[in-house]
Order: sequence, then structure tokens, then C-alpha cells
Amino acid sequence: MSTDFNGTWNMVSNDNFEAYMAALDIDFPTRKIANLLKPQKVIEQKGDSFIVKTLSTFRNYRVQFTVGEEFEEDTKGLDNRKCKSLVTWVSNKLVCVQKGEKENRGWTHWVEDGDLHLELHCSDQVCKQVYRKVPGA
Ligand code: VLZ
Repeated sequence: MSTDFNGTWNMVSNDNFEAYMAALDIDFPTRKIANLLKPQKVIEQKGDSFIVKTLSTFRNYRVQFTVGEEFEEDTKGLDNRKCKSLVTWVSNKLVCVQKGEKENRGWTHWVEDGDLHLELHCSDQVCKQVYRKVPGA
């Protein structure tokens, strides 16, 4: 049985997000706004099929994938690039490699002590986020 990521999760911490966005060449004013956000993750998981929504007052982002199947990701509204993305299970972690113009780009999700963890990386920058489950949502 793999981890159940289903649910609505509210951000409780966000370390080095600004530098991660800078590594993605996101412009200064957008970074300043985005850095103040406390986004929500809404995850719909059925087996190995996922929809991950990142929701905020400023911008939303949605990605849909099946673990083990490479897909074309269009990071529209973020840094507006195309990536070939692949998510795999590495023990109980969901590991995404986003192949494209940016080196060493990807993210890792896992659940630890009931919290949703996310590490986002690009080039030499790592952003660490933690989300807490919204009960009953
Ligand atoms: O998450 O790649 O959960 O896509 C920030 C949206 C989303 C609001 C950051 C700010 C991307 C927009 C997070 C201003 C630039 C991400 C993956 C893992 C799923």
C-alpha cells in the first residue's frame, strides 16, 4: 500500500521559495507577490493517477499525471516552460523529474507525521514546504 496523498492541505512553512523562483527566472515583482502566498494543495489520487492543484489568491496551477508515465508539462502561469516530466515512487516518496531547459529540476512529495512535505529544486536551489491537512475537506 503506497501513501495516500488525497485531501486539501494548507501551507504552514515555505523555505527558500524566493530563490527557487529566481532559479526559474520568474521576475522580481511576481516573486515578491508569490512569496507572500500561503497556497493550498488539493490532491486527488486514485491508485497511481494524480491531479495536484496548487491554489492561491494570485494564481493557480494544476498538473495531472500517472506514476511511471512521462508527460508533457506546460508550466503556464509559473515560468511558462515545457518540460518532459516523469513521476516515480521512491519507496513512499513521489519523485518528479522535470526534464527541460532548466538543469536539476523537479520535486519530491511525501507524508510525514500526517503532514504533506514538498521539496522543489531547480539548478542549485532547494525550496522546502510543509502543508497541514484540512480536516474533513
Ligand atoms: O508543485 O510545482 O506539488 O505542480 C505556485 C503557484 C506553484 C502560485 C509553484 C504562485 C509550483 C505563482 C509548485 C507565481 C509564480 C509545483 C508541484 C508539486 C505540482
